[in-house]
Amino acid sequence: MSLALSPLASPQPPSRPAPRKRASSLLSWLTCLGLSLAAAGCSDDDEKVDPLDYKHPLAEGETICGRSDFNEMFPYSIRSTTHPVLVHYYKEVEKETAQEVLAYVEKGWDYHVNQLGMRPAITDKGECGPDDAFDVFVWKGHRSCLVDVLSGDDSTPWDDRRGYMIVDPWGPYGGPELEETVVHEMAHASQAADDWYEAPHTFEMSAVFTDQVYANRYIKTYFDDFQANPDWAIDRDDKYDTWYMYGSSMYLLFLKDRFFGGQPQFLSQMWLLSRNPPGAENDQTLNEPDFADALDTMLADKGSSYVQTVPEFSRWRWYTGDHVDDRHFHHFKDGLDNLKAAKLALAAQQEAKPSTISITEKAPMMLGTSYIELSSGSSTPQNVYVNLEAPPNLKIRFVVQAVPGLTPDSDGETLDLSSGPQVLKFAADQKRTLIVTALPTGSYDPDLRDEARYPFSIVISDHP
Ligand SMILES: [Ca+2]
Ligand SMILES: [Ca+2]
Ligand SMILES: [Ca+2]
Ligand SMILES: [Ca+2]
Repeated sequence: MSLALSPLASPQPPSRPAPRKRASSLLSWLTCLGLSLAAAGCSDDDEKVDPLDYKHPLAEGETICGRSDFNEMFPYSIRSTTHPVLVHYYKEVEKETAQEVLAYVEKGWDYHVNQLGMRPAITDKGECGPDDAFDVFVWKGHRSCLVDVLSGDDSTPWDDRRGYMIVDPWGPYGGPELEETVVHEMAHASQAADDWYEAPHTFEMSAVFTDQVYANRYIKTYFDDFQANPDWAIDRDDKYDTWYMYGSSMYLLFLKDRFFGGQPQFLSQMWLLSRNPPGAENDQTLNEPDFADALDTMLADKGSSYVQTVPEFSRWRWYTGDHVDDRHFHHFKDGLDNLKAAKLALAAQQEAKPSTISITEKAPMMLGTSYIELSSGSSTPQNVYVNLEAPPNLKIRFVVQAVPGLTPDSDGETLDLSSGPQVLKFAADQKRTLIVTALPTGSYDPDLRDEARYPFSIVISDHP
């Protein structure tokens, strides 16, 4: 698998700040300038040139494991005394940085394996580097940080993969973000031990969930893209166009707090139950069981299933932004402002007067949701009735809910529109939001999903 195609590479950041210029290279330039004013000449091989002002000779995306010039590309290494980990680096002066990376790899390993209960990276039998150890490359100029994989372990029936990590401590994901980046990549190293070809969004959804638990903090960037696209399936693969898959970690935060007592370890079970025999690499439909099957199993004794959780999650997702309260997410210590900034995009926002609101372009995908905010105004009838109309389609059904709850013990209600229009009451602020979610009528397989949208209209009237 080529690095460039690796699904687990951090994408180019659409909204993160540009990489910081290293102070030391700026200093060396100033030193050079100073010399040139005082004396003649200042060349690249000036002995005062910063030894770290270089890029690794291998371009980003080049193969590293198994190359004949491996030892020239990474002549130095340090070995963990506590874990089967070997960190490779290019220049002697990078030793301190390599030690820092090693410390974060060990922390990440302990966090994912010992605290969350995930499987450790499987041994690579020397397929990368000199021996069994998990290899980590400190690669200046690689920019993206990633885990990629080699072969699988034939002695286990599931499709596990041997992984290795590339990290650029000087790149856009390094510096103050280095620890979080390395711990994030260690999530992928553990995922590879169970299922490297699970549904595409699961990798970042799951890794960013663990990042937030690790940091005890909501992360803003990811939620913004997730909340901007509620019409997309919650498990949509947007091919890394946005941070949506990362932001879908909000769904796992919901599961943690709603079903698993606020404890994150259920994630380990989800991955364990997602294991399947080889084949999904070339045919995604062979991903059986998948994460949805795993969650179905885990939620069965709680009277729920993956699909059944979606309407309630759609409600929780509304209790973000301006609607954050203390009755939904168990808040992390930090970053609550980021949850408050995660404002949900509305499909429509208007006064509740007799009319038809058609949702077409941004109609929900399967497991997607439209939010329609209605307000009571001068043209609003005494009694407001709502109904839903949609082209007949045996594949789907719509669930219509209204938020916020109107009593202290309610966070909203489902409107049963099967027998016709229902009354819609308004909250104290004279507003109410309808939540319309598209669900499958039959079984659901995330590996068969498409991009189809399901248009509908909300009909508002003054009589039943
Ligand atoms: Ca190795
Ligand atoms: Ca295997
Ligand atoms: Ca499947
Ligand atoms: Ca699977």
